[in-house]
Amino acid sequence: RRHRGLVIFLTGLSGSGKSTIARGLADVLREQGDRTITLLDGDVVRRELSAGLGFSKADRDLNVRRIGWVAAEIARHHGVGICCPIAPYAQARATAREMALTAGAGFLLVHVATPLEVCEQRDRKGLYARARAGLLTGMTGIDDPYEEPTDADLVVDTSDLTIDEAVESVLHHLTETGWV
Ligand code: GGZ
Repeated sequence: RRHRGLVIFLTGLSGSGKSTIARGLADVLREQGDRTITLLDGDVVRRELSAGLGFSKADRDLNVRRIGWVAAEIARHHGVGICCPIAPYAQARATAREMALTAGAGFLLVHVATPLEVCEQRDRKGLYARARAGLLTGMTGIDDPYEEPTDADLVVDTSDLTIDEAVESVLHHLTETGWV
């Protein structure tokens, strides 16, 4: 497994801690130095790869499909692709898994299961407040669905773990399963 590519796919609500965990993970894996690590940062993806897409189901599915495809290509060439979209729909996540496996790579679905209440309390970008006030519609968890994964390889919750502990938990899983 050490020479095979891998997609690490973090899914969860806005404010759940996905991006921060993804960045921490990328830093640690880079230090280990034996594989190329590519982080598909959410903001960058939305600006570059998925410029022009919004938050309808069709646009989210397309966004997640593109991310899954790029991550699978990275893994096809023996790299590690780390991505962290909300990816609220089970079908789109399953497609991402399939694309990675078809590319001969591994796929790790990490559900960042921080409860909505906690994400909403953090509200780093004020989106939840705007959604509650009716100024933003289609906010995931408020008036737009998040289909809880039933096929997560690992579940972490940043309301009871620090970011470092969550990163550690993913690394521990990767070690146990022989990926690193
Ligand atoms: C959810 C939204 C929305 C709506 C803007 N619903 O916390 P953030 O700000 O930085 O991350 C969220 C990001 C979600 O984009 P993704 O590409 O991850 O979503 S998906 O996988 O569903 O395609 C949030 C911001 O965009 N944002 N409007 N209506 N999040």
